[in-house]
Amino acid sequence: MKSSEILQNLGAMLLSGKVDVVDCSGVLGPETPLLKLPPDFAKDTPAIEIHRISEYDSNGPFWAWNWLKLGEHSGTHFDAPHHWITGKDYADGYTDTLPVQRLIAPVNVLDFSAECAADPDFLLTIDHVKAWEARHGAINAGEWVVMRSDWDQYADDEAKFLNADETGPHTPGPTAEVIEYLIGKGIVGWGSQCIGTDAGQAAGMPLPFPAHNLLHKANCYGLASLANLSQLPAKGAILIAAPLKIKRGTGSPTRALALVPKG
Ligand code: 23J
Ligand code: MN
Repeated sequence: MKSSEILQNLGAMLLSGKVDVVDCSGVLGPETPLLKLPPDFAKDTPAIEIHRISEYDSNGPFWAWNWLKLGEHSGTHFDAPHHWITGKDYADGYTDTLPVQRLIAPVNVLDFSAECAADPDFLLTIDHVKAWEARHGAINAGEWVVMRSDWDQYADDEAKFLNADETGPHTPGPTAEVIEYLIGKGIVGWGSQCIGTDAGQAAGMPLPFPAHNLLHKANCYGLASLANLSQLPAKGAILIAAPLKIKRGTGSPTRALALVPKG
């Protein structure tokens, strides 16, 4: 089939609702959970502020608009390669230079929500991924891979979302081996429903922050705080996740959208 026909059909499917658009972003606002780094790292991302400029009033009689104060890595967001020291030298590793062709791709949704519910420190291993592939099909080059933990159910409560105690945050994530395995397949990026792409305990891993370290070293992308992955099939959806075109940006909040076949 010609690509023009396929796109025409997609347009019709979207209009008729035979393809659903699932919102994979959470709400961005002052209550959105934010990363708290271990105290030996100097600086955290600032609190999100939304300031009204006007709302049909003396500051602007016919219009409403806001201005924002927020870190790039706030809420449902995109990690660009320049975010990590291992990806610092990629000329196309910034939000304004990365190739947008890569950002729209099939998505593999690895549902380990039951394991994450049973153990908040759940770590995804290569054996888990291989078992998932045996059941659902191979993960291919250019595709997104996201782990479904259903952690978005805690997104309205920062304490629950971060799940931290004296020993730090306890949230699920990948092992270094899994990220290496997926990069070997040529994936475009890895996504999590938790505060970052790495597990809560990742600062203390043999390779600290393996998802950040390895993904960005390979010029791959990260997605964090994804929502509504329970509405996606294991395979068959297309994920659209683009950062704002911030000049020399290292990431940005994103409205992640999934195209999902219905029926
Ligand atoms: C900076 C340092 C450590 C981490 C992060 C940022 C993120 O999770 C992020 O938002 O990229 S773990
Ligand atoms: Mn980030």
